[in-house]
Amino acid sequence: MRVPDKNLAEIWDRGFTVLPGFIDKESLAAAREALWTIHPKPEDYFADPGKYPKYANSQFAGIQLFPFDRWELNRLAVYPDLIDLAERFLKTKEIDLYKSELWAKYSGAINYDQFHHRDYRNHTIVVPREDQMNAQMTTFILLSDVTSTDGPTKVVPLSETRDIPMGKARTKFGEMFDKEVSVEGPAGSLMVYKTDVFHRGSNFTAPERARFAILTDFKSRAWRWQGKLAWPDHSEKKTWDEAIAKMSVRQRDLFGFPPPGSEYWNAQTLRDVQTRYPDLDMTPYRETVAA
Ligand SMILES: O=C(O)CCC(=O)C(=O)O
Repeated sequence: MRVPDKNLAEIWDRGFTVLPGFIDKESLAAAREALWTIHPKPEDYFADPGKYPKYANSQFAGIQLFPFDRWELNRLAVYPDLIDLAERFLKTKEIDLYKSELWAKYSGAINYDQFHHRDYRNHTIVVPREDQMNAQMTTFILLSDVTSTDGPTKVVPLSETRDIPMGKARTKFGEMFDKEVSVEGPAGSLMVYKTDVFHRGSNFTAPERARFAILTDFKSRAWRWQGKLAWPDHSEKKTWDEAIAKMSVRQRDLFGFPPPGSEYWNAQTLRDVQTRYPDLDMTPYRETVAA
């Protein structure tokens, strides 16, 4: 679903927005099916949590970085309506997808409660500008229904925190609990917030519940001091090759893949990139190189 302008305006005004029904039904069903090849279904996990000790290691133990093991999940990180939103939010097509994670949480594995924080501390080496210039856009796509008991993200609207200087990124646990909004929605919902928005992960409040989400973040290409992951460091995974081959020219560009017409392309690079990615259709790149 194309994100309506009113949701975009809400990100600027309130700091966040939630949009149910963002992912089409077919893509969502395929992603959920693929999910169970990476993480246990809730009924399997709760039948014997001891079989899956890794989820108890830390709040972040259920995170897999992009590329995920299945294309049906990877393609949600580059979902065309998400790219459209990022371009509209960042007011340019020159954008980077700078982080994507698949995150599984299971009730009782560990306490998922966090203090409120602004995410910028590991998304830039400086701080966001108060005038919102080149703000970064962080997103959650919910792959499972999230109700009040399912460890929803708790977000504090910007109107409540405007007086807190940008240099302060963390609060004491419990501070602002009375101001937070619980982000809930059915599987397929999109949640978007900015990196200057105070929010926190919360714990499950019911047994045998689980939460699954894909968290993908975008930035303008203009500022090198923003970012999180270096894609070449993740490009040796087998599913990276598959994703590169299956993505469109537009989607590849989000990761810094040289676009058609780039000075990078010549007869040698066309040949050798094809060797690296045998399934990649090089036509759009070849067409811009003089024979
Ligand atoms: O998982 C969530 O709902 C939020 C997590 C979060 O804010 C964080 O880990 O920085």
